[in-house]
Amino acid sequence: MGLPFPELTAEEAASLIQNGQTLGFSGFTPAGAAKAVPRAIAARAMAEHAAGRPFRIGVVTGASTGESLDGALAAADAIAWRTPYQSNAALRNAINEGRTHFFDMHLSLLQQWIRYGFLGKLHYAVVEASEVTAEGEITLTTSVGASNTFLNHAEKVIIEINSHHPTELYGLHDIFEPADPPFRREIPIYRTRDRCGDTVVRIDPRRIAGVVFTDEPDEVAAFRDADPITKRIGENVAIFLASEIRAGRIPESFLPIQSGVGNIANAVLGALGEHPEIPPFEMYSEVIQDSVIETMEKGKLTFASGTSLTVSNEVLDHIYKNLDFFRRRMVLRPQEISNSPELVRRLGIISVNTAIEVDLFGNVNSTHIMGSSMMNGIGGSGDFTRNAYISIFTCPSLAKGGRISPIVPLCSHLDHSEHSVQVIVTDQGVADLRGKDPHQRSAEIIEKCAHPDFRDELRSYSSDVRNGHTPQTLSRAYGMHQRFLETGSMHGVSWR
Ligand code: 0RQ
Repeated sequence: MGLPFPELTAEEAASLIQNGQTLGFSGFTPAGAAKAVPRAIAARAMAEHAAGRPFRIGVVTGASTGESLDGALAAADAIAWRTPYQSNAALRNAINEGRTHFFDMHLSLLQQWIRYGFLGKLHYAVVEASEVTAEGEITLTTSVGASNTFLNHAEKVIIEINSHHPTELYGLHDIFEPADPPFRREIPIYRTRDRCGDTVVRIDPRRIAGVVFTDEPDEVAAFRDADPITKRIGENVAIFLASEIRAGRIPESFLPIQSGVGNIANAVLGALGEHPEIPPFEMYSEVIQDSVIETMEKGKLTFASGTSLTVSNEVLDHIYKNLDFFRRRMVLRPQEISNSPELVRRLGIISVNTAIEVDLFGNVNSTHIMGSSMMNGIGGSGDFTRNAYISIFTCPSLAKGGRISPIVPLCSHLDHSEHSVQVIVTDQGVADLRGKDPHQRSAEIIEKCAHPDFRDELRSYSSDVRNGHTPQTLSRAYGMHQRFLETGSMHGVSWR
C-alpha cells in the first residue's frame, strides 16, 4: 500500500493498550464499528485475567455497536466504564449487575464532552476507515458518529482499514466540528441537504500508531417484518401527520422526519411512505435503516441525512452497487450535527421515538425496566424530542404478552418530561397532548392509547384523585408496577 504507518496485526494493535486506559471506538449502531481490534483487546483481557492481572478499559463509542465490540469486550469482562448508549445483552447484564459503570447521556453532547475534557483523557481512537492517505486524510465507512472527535482528540490513533467498504464512499460524509464556547458560531445548515464540512477527517499523520487491514461486513441484525401491532402504530402515526397537514399545522411541503431505531421505527417509515396524503419527504435523523432505502427508491423519500447507515448486508451491497444514485440522496454527519438541538429546532423536525413507558401526564421512560434495569439508553431521543416541531412517542399498548401496560400512572424512570412530549401513539390510537392540562392529558391517554384490558384500572386510578393540578397519589402511583413485581402481571391491582 505504501502508507508511511506501521502495519499492525489486530493483536499487535491490542498490545499497545494498557489497563485503565480510555478508548474511543468508531461505531454508531454496528454500522462502521471497529471490529478486529476490539476483538483482539477482548482476547488480551482474557489472557491477562487468566494470568491474575487486572485489565479493564473505558469504552466510548458513537452509540451502540456490534458483537465484536461491546459483545466481545463485555464477555471478556474488559469494560470498566461505558458511555453513551448500548444494546448488547452481555453488556446490559454487566451494567445491571454493577460490573460495568454506565452513564447514559444525550448523544449530541458526547463530542463536546470529549473536547471539554469532561470524560478525562482519551488514550486511543480505534476507528474503521475505507481509506487513509499518507497525509492523514481518513475516509470513514458506514457511520460518522463521534469518530472525527475521537480522531482529533485521542493521544494516538489506530485505524482499521476495512476493504469490505469501497473507497468510492468518498463524498458520502460531511465532517464538521464546531468551535467551542466562547467562540462557537451557528452550524451553517439551513436545509436537510446542505453540506457544511469536509468529506474526510484530517489528522496529523504522526498521531497514527498503526493501521490494521481487515475485510469484514458490519454486524447489523436483520429487522423483523412489521407485525400487525407495529404496522398499526406506523399507520396511526401516518394518519395523524396527514391530519396535521389537512389542519394546516404542518406545511403542505411537509417537514423533515427523525425516526428512532428498531422495528416500530421501521414500520413508521414504511407507513409514511405508503400514505397517499404524505408528500415525498426528507429525513434529518441519526440512523438510516432498511425502510429508508426502500422508501427512497420508491421516490417517496427525497433525501436522508443521518450519522449511520444501519442497513442489512443485503441492502448495503445494493447501495454499493448503486452508489451514484444514493450518494446524491444521503449524507452522513457527526452525531453532534445529526442530533444538534439547534438544527432540530431550525429545520422543524418531526421526531418519532419509542417509549418503554408513558405515564398519564405524558412523561416518558425510554430506558429502564421497572425503574431499575437499564435497557439501552436515551440515545438521541432527547436531542430530538426536546426541540422538535412536533415530538411523538410510540409504544405498543401491551408488553410482555399482555401482562404489562406501557401506559402507567407514573413512569418508573423519567427520560422525557411532559413539557417535551406532545403526542403519544399506540396501536390503539393517538393522544394529542398539546394544549391540555394534566387532567385532560390523563383522560386523552387512557381513552385513546391504553389497551382496553387496562383502561378500567387506569380510569379508576385517575378518577379517584380529585385534588391538585396533577391528579397523582404518591402512595399508589406505582401500584401497577408493584403488582407486576409481586405477581408477574399488572392486572388486578387494588388501589385501596
Ligand atoms: O423485551 O427484548 O425481552 O422482547 O423491551 O421492546 O417492543 O422490542 O421495542 O426494540 O423498539 O425497543 C424503547 C428499548 C424499544 C428502544 C426501546 C420490553 C419488550 C422487549 C424491547 P424483549 P420492543 P424496541 C434513536 C432513538 C431509547 C433510545 C432511542 C430504545 C424490549 O426504542 O432503546 O429512542 N429507545 N433512540 O418486551 C417491561 C415495559 C416494556 C418492556 C417494552 N413497559 N415493561 N418491558 N418492553 N416495554 C436510536 C439511537 O439513539 C441510536
